[in-house]
Amino acid sequence: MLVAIKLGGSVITDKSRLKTPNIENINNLAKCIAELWRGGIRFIVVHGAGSYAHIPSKKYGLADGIKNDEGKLHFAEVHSFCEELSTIIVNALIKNGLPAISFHPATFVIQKNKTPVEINDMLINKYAEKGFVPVTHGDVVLDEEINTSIISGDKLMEHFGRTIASKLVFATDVDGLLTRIDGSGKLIRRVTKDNFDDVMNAVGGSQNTDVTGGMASKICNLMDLKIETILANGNYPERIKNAIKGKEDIYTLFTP
Ligand code: IP8
Repeated sequence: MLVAIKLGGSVITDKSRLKTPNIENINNLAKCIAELWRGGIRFIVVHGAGSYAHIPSKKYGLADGIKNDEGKLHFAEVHSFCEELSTIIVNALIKNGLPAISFHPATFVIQKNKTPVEINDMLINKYAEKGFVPVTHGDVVLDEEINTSIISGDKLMEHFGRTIASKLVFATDVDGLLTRIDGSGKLIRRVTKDNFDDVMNAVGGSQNTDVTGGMASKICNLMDLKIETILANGNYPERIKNAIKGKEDIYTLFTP
C-alpha cells in the first residue's frame, strides 16, 4: 500500500507565528510514519507550508502572482522558507530511519491561472518505486497566466490520489469532518456518495491565515477520487496509525 500523507501546516507549525515549527508534533508524526513503514506500508509525505509561507504570501499578495522584480524577490524568499520547513520534516524522517528525499514544487510544477498544468512527477515516482520516501509540500510556482501562483499541498495530494497513491491521509488540526468547526461539532465518521451533499453543508473555512482555502475547498474533490481518504487529527498520531490499519478510532473515512 502506498499512502500519500499530508501533514497539515497547523499541525507542524504555529500558524499564527512566522516560521515557528512545532517540533514535538513533527517528531511524533515522523515516528508514527516510521512505525507504519517498518510494518510494510510505503509513503509519500506532503506537508503544508504553515506559518513559513502563509503569513508572508498574504503580506506580499503572492496568491495573485508577481508583477515586478520586487515580486521575484518575495517569491524567492517564500520558496526558501518552504524549503527550510521541508528540511526540518526530512531530517525528522531520516532521524527515524526513513530514506526521505525532498522535492520542491517550484522546480517541478507549472500552473495556469492557479491550476496545475504540468506536474513533472517522474522522479518522485521513481524514488517511491525504489523504496525512498519522497517529501513535497505547498509552494510558490511559475504560472503561465499570472507569472507565479501558489500550489497547496492538497492539490499535490489530489494528484497522487489520481496517480500512484492507494490511500490519502490528511493529518489536520481537527478530529476529522465535524458538523460544526467551532468546537461543538460532532464527528462524521464515514462519508459516502449517499451522505456527501449533506455533510458538505456542515464544513466551514479554517480559522487562521490560509491563502489556499479552508477545509471545504480541501475536501470537495475527494469524492471524485477512486481511493479511500482519511481525515484525522495530526496532534494524535495514534489515531492516524489506527486509521491506516483500518481500526476504529476518532477520524473520518471517505469511501468513494
Ligand atoms: O499549506 C501553501 O500550501 P498549503 C503554500 O499546503 C504557500 O496550503 C506558498 C502558501
